[in-house]
Amino acid sequence: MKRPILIPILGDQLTPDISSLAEADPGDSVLLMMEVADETTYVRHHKAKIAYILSAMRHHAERMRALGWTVDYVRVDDPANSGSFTGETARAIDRHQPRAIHVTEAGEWRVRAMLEEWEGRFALPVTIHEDDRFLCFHAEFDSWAAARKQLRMEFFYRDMRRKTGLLVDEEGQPEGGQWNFDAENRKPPPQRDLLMPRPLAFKPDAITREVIALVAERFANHIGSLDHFAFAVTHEDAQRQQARFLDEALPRFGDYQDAMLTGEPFLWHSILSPYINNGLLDPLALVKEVEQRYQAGKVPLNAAEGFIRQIIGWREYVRGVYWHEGPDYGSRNALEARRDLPGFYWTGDTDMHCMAQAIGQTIDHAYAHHIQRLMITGNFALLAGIEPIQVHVWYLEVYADAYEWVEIPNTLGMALFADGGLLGSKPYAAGGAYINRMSDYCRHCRYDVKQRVGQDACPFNALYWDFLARNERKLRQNPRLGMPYRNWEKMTEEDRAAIRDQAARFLKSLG
Ligand code: FAD
Ligand code: DLZ
Ligand code: SF4
Repeated sequence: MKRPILIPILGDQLTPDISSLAEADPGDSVLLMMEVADETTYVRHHKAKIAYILSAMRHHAERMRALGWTVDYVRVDDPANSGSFTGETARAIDRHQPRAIHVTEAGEWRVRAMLEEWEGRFALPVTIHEDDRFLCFHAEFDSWAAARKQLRMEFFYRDMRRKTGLLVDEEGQPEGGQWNFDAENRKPPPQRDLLMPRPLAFKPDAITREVIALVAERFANHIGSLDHFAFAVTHEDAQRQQARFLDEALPRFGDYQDAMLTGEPFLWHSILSPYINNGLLDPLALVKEVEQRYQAGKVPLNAAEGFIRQIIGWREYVRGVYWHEGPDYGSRNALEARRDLPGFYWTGDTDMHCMAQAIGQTIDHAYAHHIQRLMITGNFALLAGIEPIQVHVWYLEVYADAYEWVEIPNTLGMALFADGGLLGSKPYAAGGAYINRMSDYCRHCRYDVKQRVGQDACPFNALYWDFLARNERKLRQNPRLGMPYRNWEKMTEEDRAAIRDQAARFLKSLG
């Protein structure tokens, strides 16, 4: 082979036709895949997340070899492994003497900065390709954002609907006469349903078993269990999970999108985010399939529209915000929250049944669905005033689908209002009544969701009012918070003092 092109494929770039390969020739290229300590430990990822990513990488290397590519694969337990993308690329340059490097852009500022300094460091031409697995390119998002004072997802989403033509008729009008059917997607949980769909559980093969053993030994002090490991690690199995979702869960996805039930971690959710985010599934192909199911009369419009909105709306929008706002976005703290993350986020050991459920399933499966992340663990952190960066690191560590571009806007922007309202027009703050309406959790809890003060009072209640009172200077003028502030002001001074005292004692008990 003449001097080849070196093509690093990062752990979330497991797409067989990733943009860095668009012009590459298998006879003239070396793909470089690197398991490196920097990536496994820059935060202490959940054990199952590491096992999932490494196993999917190893399977992808096999697939690419079978497709005729030369793959140079470096394992994390190789004694010569330098531990970083830059160090391993330097060693690969020594091995292969490439004439150039082609790479698809990274999904995090941290890694983007590394790639950008390679050309100078290695004295080789380095081409960084835009990641065309996303529908909205950086320049497109930046010009959309430049034309607006407020970056509201709803308007971005409508543009994405028009751009893709999904659920849009020939006159450019939305299917069903409305862009958004969210109001129909807030049904409380059903009675326990014997026909509740279950995600497929994939039995670990030899490659996955080897990775699980490595992770158990090497990352023993990271959070999480490996006992329930059931992720798909190949494109074929991820496709099977996608088909299972479309057939069994999608028809009621809309109805129960916000519902929560004790002992039911998955409900009607897709459980596809880990696969979409690392390239095992193609998001555009997935939403086209959803549209087709709707057109064939197999799923109702509120389900199809609701699902498509999550992918071409929220997912693309949060990515746009992450890159548009710059590397400091992750360190914002508009509400000046300073409290440490309570220890029970690592164990699930708390009397608050809703928190114990959301955290417990996170430890077992590296998964919680959106409303658990937003309205249980996120809401608690918001109300209790936990420092955003600690909350961000927790979310990045514990979920198998977590990469900064998607995790930071959801955590700092949506859950914690730490960007001061860039992403959401008001904080998603709620007391126990919301949790009681959307779940069966309160029925199994030692606290009484109806009480605000006293030994048995649900902690979310006093914390909710205390949050409003504590942040009055910053939030009182928010038009969407007028009603709760008026209700707070209508309470007697004595009641307000008792609530604040209840919250103070609870917060003190967190340490
Ligand atoms: P479903 O409910 O079946 O939704 C379908 C798909 O839509 C998801 O697979 C996902 O690709 C996309 N989606 C839905 N909501 C969002 C959203 N708000 N932002 C981006 N994509 C969305 N999602 C991640 O992929 N990675 C994260 O690190 C992540 N961190 C989050 C942190 C917080 C605090 C919150 C509130 C949300 C976070 N989300 C994150 C968004 C959402 O919770 C997950 O995408 C979803 O729970 C994944 O489960 P699912 O595949 O069953 O999703
Ligand atoms: C998350 C992760 C982990 C745990 N390990 C690796 C790894 O060893 N090698 C790799 O290429 N990627 C890994 N990843 C995913 C990367 O962190 C991700 O690709 C970058 O952050 C760029 O978004
Ligand atoms: Fe959570 Fe309060 Fe309900 Fe208990 S009573 S489950 S703490 S909301």
